[in-house]
Amino acid sequence: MTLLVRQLTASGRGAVAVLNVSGSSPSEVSNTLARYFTAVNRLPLPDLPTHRILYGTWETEGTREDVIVVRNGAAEWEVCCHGGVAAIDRIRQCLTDLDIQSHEEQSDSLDDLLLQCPTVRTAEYILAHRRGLNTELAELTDRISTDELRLRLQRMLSFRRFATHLVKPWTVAIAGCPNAGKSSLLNAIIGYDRSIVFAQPGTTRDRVEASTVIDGWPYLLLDTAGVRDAADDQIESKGVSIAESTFASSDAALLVVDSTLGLQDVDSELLSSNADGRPLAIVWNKTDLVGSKPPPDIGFPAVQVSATQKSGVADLLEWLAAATVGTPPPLTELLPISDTLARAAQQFLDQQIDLGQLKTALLT
Ligand SMILES: Nc1nc2c(ncn2[C@@H]2O[C@H](COP(=O)(O)OP(=O)(O)OP(=O)(O)O)[C@@H](O)[C@H]2O)c(=O)[nH]1
Ligand SMILES: [Mg+2]
Repeated sequence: MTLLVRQLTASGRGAVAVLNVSGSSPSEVSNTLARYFTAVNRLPLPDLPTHRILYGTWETEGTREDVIVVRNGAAEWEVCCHGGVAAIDRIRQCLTDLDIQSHEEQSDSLDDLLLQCPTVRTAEYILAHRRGLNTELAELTDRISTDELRLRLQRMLSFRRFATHLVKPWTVAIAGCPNAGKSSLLNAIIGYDRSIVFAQPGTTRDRVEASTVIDGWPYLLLDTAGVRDAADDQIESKGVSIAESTFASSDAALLVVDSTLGLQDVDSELLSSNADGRPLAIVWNKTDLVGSKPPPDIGFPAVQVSATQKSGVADLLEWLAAATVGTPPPLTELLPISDTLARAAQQFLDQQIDLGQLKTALLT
């Protein structure tokens, strides 16, 4: 049998979480839940009528979690548990560890996208679409010419990057030489000590990630191992290669340079590897040690900061938001908000689907 598990509440921590569990066979779904769930009144799950709510416990080896279980349909249930990440993960794991074909449903309906929105600002765009932006164009398709429709779809697709990052954070690599102050910069941006800072080069070995919100937009900052040619040991070398690939694949990059030492050969190599014009700024760090002398012009945007004094960080974040999000579209702009919609628009432009199929995608 196939078991589908979907989280109906937003990802991350909350007061409560709701998981929707469904499958093809009513008895198999209820028997599966009954392996872990025991109702306080001992009612057996398979006999439960729909819309009946049961309070009980979800038990796994050594752990017991208070939950509420509701039967929504013959083979569809809801499990409501505490909203902490551990409780949700435990219940999910029970259902996905079973010796049956079970998976989490991937959906890009507007409701599901709304649940994935990490900030209020990004949610506003999804809500605007949910209130009818997509359907407006679907209704217009009968009244405008094909040329006009093609222009509108092309305009919509030009916002693909922006739309993707309404639910997915912009990734930002923090790279540079060992000891340049990359981890200090990460900590200064997020406001707490996420990454270890130490006066010895080679402190950060693995990639350290931290989520943050800048101006209402979601970002994932990626602190990496200092890049140097002769890394001390195998673990450090591995860290360097992770740093290089993180630097190459992120949406934007910050190259941190120690202002007391100036640009090093490895910095120049990293700069020349940024061939695709992706947003990249040189962050001249440790300005508290060199005064306010302007940095040399190397042809890339430059920001002077002192990570330990937290000066210049606001300017850096302003640059980052402008270089990634840029000027955000108005809330009235139709965006390729879901993969389904973006794919359908492109397929219509490529004449692979007809107007009827495009309309269906717009109305989804
Ligand atoms: N004076 C001064 N010292 C700084 C500044 N930023 C970092 N440092 C110091 O520089 C040293 C290295 O800082 P880290 O943040 O660990 O440097 P890193 O680039 O992450 O180093 P690796 O992880 O080894 O690659 C520490 O002693 C920091 O306190 C700064 O703005 N001013
Ligand atoms: Mg570090």
